[in-house]
Amino acid sequence: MKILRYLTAGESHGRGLAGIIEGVPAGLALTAAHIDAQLARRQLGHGRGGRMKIERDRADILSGVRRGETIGSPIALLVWNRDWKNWEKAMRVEPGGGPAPRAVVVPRPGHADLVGGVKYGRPDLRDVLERASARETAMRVALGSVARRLLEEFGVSVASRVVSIAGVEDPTDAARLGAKGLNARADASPVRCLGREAAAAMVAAIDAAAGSGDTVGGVFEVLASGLPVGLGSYAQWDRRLEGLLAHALMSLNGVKGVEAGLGFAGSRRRGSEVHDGFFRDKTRSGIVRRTNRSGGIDGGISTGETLVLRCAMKPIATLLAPLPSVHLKTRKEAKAQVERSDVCAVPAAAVIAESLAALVLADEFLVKFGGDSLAEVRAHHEASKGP
Ligand code: EPS
Repeated sequence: MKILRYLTAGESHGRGLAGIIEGVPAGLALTAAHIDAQLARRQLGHGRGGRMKIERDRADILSGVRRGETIGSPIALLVWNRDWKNWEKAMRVEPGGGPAPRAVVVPRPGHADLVGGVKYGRPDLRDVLERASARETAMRVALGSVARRLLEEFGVSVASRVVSIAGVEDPTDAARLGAKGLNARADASPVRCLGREAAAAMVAAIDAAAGSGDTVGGVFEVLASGLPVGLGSYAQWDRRLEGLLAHALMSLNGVKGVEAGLGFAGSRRRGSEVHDGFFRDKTRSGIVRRTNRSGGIDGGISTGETLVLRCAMKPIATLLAPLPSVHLKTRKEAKAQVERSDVCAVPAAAVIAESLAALVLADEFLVKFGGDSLAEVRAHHEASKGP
């Protein structure tokens, strides 16, 4: 992140999550309602755990916005944890208060528990899981909503849909539909999947996993439409758009793979079946592509076609029928400790990934068209279109 910078703080069962985003131009319309709409989308999806029934995530805007408009100063946000009232003793900030309840001493395979405990020297693994939890992504969605608001001003839509859960695939080709209007369709499904039959099979797969104390992962797609040509650059390794997006998406809890365009499938085809040919046409540039197998990026630069990214999310590491583990105090083999969790969070992860992609795209937008006010950014954007 070059112009937009952001940080989050907060534990899953602490008082709340905090975030700061800096570099947002002045004069952008922004209200808590813009942010809350995205926070609500993150809370949905078949297979979520009990926590989502407790929380009603809402953003408190502390700074950087006045009378519904950004003023150019850092925007500080808070999302309060309603669950905090049940954890005040366990998560007490001040010293004292007797031994901490709800200690975690048997790490969950696949979670940050063990490596985090070793790394930070924390015998109570709660100190690890509280921050490693995907609860933190509520703040990333809140911050991403600000980026999304900026992109909207320039006709850029960022959306997502679930492609598969537990190996059940939806054959719909969403990339051809583009991002505009996609979320309205995906959000209507309990698994954010476009195909009805596939959605029903995904729900059944989640229920079957839940029934045997297991969890499931899946694949989701993030699309962005309305992007200009020229975000990112080949000029230096850390400016390539694919790399920037992959970094952001791989930072999302549970994501183990990211593809752009044809991705891995392209490696099995010949060049003639991979690259998007150019054709003459009456548009301003005079050149069009009839396919978008590149996923909207050539040479680390946006092509102006729909950005198509796909992420693979592993199943959540907390299993009700727990995996083998070792008790950190007794050093005896034991079943992993069971914490309340989700059976499937793929639909929510897709919403979070939209936000992470929006943050990268808004940053690159400001790198190319930057300005301190929205009016300046708009003028630079208009000028780039040429006479
Ligand atoms: C999450 C909140 C958590 C989990 C989930 C995501 O709530 P709790 O731990 O209180 O049940 O539902 O966290 C994890 C999957 C994890 O591995 O920690 C949320 O707000 O998204």
